[in-house]
Amino acid sequence: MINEKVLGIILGGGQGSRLYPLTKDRSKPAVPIAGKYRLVDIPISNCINSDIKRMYVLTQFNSASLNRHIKNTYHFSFFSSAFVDVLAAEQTIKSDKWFQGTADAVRQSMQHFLANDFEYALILSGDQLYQMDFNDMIKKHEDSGAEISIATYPVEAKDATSFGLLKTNEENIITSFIEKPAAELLPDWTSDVGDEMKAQGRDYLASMGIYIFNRDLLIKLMSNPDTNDFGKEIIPQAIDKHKTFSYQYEGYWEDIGTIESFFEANLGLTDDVPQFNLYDEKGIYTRPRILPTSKIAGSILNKVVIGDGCLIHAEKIERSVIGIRSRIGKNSLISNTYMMGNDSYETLDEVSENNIDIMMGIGDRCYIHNCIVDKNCRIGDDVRINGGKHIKDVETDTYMVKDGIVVIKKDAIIPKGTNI
Ligand code: ADQ
Ligand code: ADP
Repeated sequence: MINEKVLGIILGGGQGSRLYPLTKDRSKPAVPIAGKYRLVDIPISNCINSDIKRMYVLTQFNSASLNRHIKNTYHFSFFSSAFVDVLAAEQTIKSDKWFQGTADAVRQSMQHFLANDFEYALILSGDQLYQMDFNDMIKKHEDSGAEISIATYPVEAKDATSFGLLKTNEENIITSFIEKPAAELLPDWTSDVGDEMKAQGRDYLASMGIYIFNRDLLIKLMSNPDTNDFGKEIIPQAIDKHKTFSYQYEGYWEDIGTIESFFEANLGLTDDVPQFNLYDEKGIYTRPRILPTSKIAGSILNKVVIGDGCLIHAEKIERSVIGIRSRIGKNSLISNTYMMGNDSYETLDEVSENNIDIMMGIGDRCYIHNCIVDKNCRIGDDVRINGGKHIKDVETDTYMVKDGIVVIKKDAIIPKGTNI
């Protein structure tokens, strides 16, 4: 079934500077998560699971890796009107600039959207971890008679300054909105969120950056070239003139725009009962790869998520996510680590022909803690990486430390015996 009323628009990312160095050679939607997926698989899967099967992914960079992933993953029947298209910032006769912000990205792509029939545009962020049935939000949008709906989430004071905050009346119509207020303004922005949320101290109502716009209103708002951003301009200016509904959501939702939140969201998958549940009928889609099962020898594994096709000889792995085709050598100890995995296998012949003395993966007798290992890294034997708040932020050719998390860059070679 396809919901013909709704067009999905996924904001795939600006420069992705907060996720650097994971975004050094790829666009943000293409960043690998959870051992086998890409960030963009989350909003796309939420749409598909809600029968919204016509989608555009807007991205600042035309990334071969993103296009390849989408092309290889989301193909629909020849007879279906479903599609997932990537629209990268492009120079046109009207504009020679890159997307100046979220609304500008939508504005510059309007001609592509309007080629489709739809009543509602569902605008989504590309860097959030959640599973949401958008049908309920769409129904409440229709029932409320609003022209815009915003999905909202009760948050605590300590998080409130990083979001757009809003207040509603008793019909859940938004009466005021402020984008990322300064801490001293916070006392004015508490909301009546219900007893359970109040008991958890979550009495600020934050915008989740998930919007429904009626088609005609979107056309009208996008015709004003002076507004570049939904949170900073479009929404605060619209609420007085256009009925805007708050759709309050209380399930799991996590913004994963920074290295720290990205890291924690991945490691959270190893919890006994993860808040983000991949083991669900309506799962997350990704590219089907024909890989063998993982082979593990002599390892103690505790709270570990392991992708397909891995060869693991580690002594112990704890609270870690190990991505597809990972190779980990003997006597290595891995903890609090997200290893993204490898794009291909390396044969012993290739290793000797290419004169490579460090194979892809993690070598023998390594100690790796509090670390993100990007794809195709070669970590030599006896390497010790001990991430944590005790190390200062720093960047080298092969790694970067951010908030105590050591990020080994894609394709990096870390020589034997290195100590970080
Ligand atoms: P932020 O997440 O800080 O706040 P923003 O940086 O504008 O907002 O990003 C929103 C989404 O758009 C992200 O997925 C981002 O990657 C993408 N994006 C940003 N610039 C883009 C561009 N030029 N082209 C394409 N995509 C782009 C927003 C709202 C807040 C709300 C939070 C919730 O403004 O009000 O509280 O989302 O996370
Ligand atoms: P990243 O995950 O870092 O964004 P890419 O998707 O760009 O990486 O690349 C993954 C690897 O897979 C590359 O080494 C590329 O050569 C290879 N690859 C995967 N699919 C294809 C394809 N269809 N054509 C060419 N190369 C591919």
